[in-house]
Amino acid sequence: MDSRVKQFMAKIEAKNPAEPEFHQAVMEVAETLIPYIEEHPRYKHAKILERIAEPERIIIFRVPWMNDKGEVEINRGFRIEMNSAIGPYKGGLRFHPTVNLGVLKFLAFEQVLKNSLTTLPMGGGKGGSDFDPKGKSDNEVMKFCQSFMTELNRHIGPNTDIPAGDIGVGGREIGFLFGQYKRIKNEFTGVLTGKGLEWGGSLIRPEATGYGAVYFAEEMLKTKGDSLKGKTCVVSGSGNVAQYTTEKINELGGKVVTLSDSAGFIYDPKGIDKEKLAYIMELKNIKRGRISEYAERYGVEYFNGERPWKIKAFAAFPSATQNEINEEEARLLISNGCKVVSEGANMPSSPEAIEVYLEHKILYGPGKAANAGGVAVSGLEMTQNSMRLPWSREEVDRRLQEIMKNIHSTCVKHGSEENGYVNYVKGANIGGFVKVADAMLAQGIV
Ligand code: NDP
Ligand code: 2IT
Repeated sequence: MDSRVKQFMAKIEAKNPAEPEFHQAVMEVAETLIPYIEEHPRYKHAKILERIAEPERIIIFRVPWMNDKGEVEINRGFRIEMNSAIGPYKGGLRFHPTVNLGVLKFLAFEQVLKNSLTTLPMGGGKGGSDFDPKGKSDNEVMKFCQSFMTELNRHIGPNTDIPAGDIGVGGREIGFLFGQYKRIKNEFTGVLTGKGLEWGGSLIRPEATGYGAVYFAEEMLKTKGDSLKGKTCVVSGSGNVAQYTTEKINELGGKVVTLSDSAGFIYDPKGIDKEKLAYIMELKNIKRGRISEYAERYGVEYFNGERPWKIKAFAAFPSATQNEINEEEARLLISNGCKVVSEGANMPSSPEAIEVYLEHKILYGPGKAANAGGVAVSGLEMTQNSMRLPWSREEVDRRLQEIMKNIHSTCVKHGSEENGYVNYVKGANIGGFVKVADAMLAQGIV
C-alpha cells in the first residue's frame, strides 16, 4: 500500500476505533483519491479528504417503546449528518440488529460521493437503529417508528436532512415515520422520501435502485458491444433492491437464477420469471416469509447458510448487504465466467474481492455508482414535492436512465486507464469527490 495512504489510514483508525466498516469504506476511497489530490494541491492544502472523513454532526438517541406483551424495549437510534456542501443531508435509514455507529458512518461516507454522482443537489447522511423488524407485529413496528421519530424530528426537515429507506425500512416504515413527523410538526412536507403515491411519493422510487443497477450494468456492457439479453445472472438478497433488479433483468431478456436472504439461497435454473417474482414480492413484502419457502413451492434447490456466488453466471448483482462477497467467492465467480458485477448493495465486495475484479479486468460497477438510482429518484421525489406536482412513470424512468448514463460517463471520464480499461472504482471516487471538494473550497473552512 502507498505510504501516504497508510499514514492517512493510521490516523483514521486511531480516531475512529472499532469501526472496521468505516475504515474499509474510507480506505477504498483514499487509495484512489490520495494520488489524485497530490496532483491537485488545492484540495491537499484545504485538507478536504480529512474533512470529508469527519461527520459534520452525529446524533445518537434512546428509542424506548412497548411491545405487544406490554414489556418495555430499548433500542438505539442514530443519524449521521456527514456532509452538506452540495445540498441538505440525504440518505436512508437502516433498521437491522447489526446497525452500529461504524456501519452507519461507512454508509454515510459512501452516500456523500454517491449523491454527488447523481448530479442532483444532495449532501450525504445515513441513520437507523439496531431495532430488528423481523418477527415484529405491524403494531410493534409502528410503536417503534413513532418513538424513533419523536426524537429524530427535531434534527431533520425538508431543507435540512431528508431520510429514506434502506435495509428493514420500506414503505410501511416510511408511512409510520411520516405520520409521526407530520403530527409533531403540523406540516405536510417532503421530509422523507419513499413515501406512498397518495401522499407525496414518486412513481418508480420503489423500483429505482434495482432498475438503476441494471441500467448501469447495461451501460458498462455497451462499452463492449454486449448486453444482458439471453444472459444468466445471479442476484443476492430478496428485498427491495433484489426484487426490482430481477424485474428489470427479466424485462431486458436476461435470466435470474438465484435469490437469497440471511438464511440461504435458492437456485432456480429455469429462471425467476414474472409470475415467480410476483410470488417473491408477496412472500417478502406482505407475508414477510423466508426465501426457503420458494424452494418448497417451485421444487428447486435451497442452499441453507450459503451465498449464491458459486452458481455459474455471466453477471452478478449483489443486492443484500456489505461484505457478502469475499476474495474466494470473487475468484469463483470469475472462474465460472462472470464478466460483470453491478452492486445494488452498499460495499458488498470485500477489498480483496475488488482487487480480484480489477486484476481480471471485468466490468465492475461499485455501489456508489451502480446503486445511485435509488437516491437519485429520491432526489426527483423531492423536486416533485417542491413543485407540488407529480411526474408520470415514463418521465421519472426517463430521468433515472439519463442519470445512470451520466454517472457511467463520469466514471469513464475519471476512471479510464492508459490500456483502455475503465476502473469504475477510481472513476466513481474521483467523479463524486470533485464536486463536493470544490463546493467545500468555495464555502471556506466550515
Ligand atoms: P431490504 O430490507 O428490502 O432487503 C434486504 C435483503 O438483504 C433481505 O433479503 C435480507 O435478508 C438480506 N440481508 C440483510 N442483511 C443481511 C445480512 N447481514 N446477511 C445476509 N443477508 C442480509 O433492503 P434493501 O433491498 O433496500 O437493501 C439491500 C442493499 O441495497 C443494502 O446494502 C442497502 O444499503 C442497499 N441499497 C438500498 C437502496 C434502497 O433504495 N433501498 C438504495 C441503495 C442501496 P433477511 O430478510 O433474511 O434479512
Ligand atoms: O443507500 C442508499 O442510497 C439508500 N438507501 C437510498 C437513500 C435515499 O435517500 O433514497
